[in-house]
Amino acid sequence: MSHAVYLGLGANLGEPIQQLQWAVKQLQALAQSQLQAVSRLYGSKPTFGSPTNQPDYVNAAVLLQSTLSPAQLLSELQQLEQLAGRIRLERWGARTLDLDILLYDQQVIDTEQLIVPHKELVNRCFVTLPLLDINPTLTLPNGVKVSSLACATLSDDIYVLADNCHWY
Ligand code: A4P
Ligand code: MG
Repeated sequence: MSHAVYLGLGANLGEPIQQLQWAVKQLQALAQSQLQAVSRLYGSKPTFGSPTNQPDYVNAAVLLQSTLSPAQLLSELQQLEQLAGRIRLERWGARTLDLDILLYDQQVIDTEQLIVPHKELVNRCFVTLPLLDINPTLTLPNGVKVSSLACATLSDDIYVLADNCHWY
């Protein structure tokens, strides 16, 4: 059975745009999965206790249709993060690539390895805005519309870097 899966992408060191472009290409080739949609590309101020002297983040979201289980998907994403880490260390120095599972159908998952919906989804504009690009009527498993969340609009802390969905 195929599942609708929303993923969050983030990077903030080195060449974050290229890093996210690389990640989307890898997701296009992911086993048992089809890439259905990609959000606009956003720049965002570091949040949630990050040191303030960090560079801005680049963030996006994608929608996959996948027959991978949540655990299989997490494992694939962690492999991509590790591979990106190795490439980065060799070529451009230490950087980050974060790939998070935001939503997996309307399932609620709470295990040691995986919490879905992602625990910070509702608090993060750099997650909600890309999600709304892909699906303006997206609803969370608890019935809340993503468009009704407080951080569903642009602000000083988040800005559009690429205004169409073909930056990748
Ligand atoms: N894990 C649990 N649930 C999930 C999920 N839904 N998706 C576990 C993915 N992983 C999930 O993640 C740590 C562990 O979370 C994993 O082993 C997995 O089993 P990680 O990617 O290894 O570590 P991390 O990303 O550094 O931790 P975390 O808590 O995901 O960091 P955050 O909270 O995502 O912080 N500001 C802006 N503007 N933009 C950003 O993208 N990102 C962060 C990273 C901070 N500030 C940011 C941004
Ligand atoms: Mg993460």
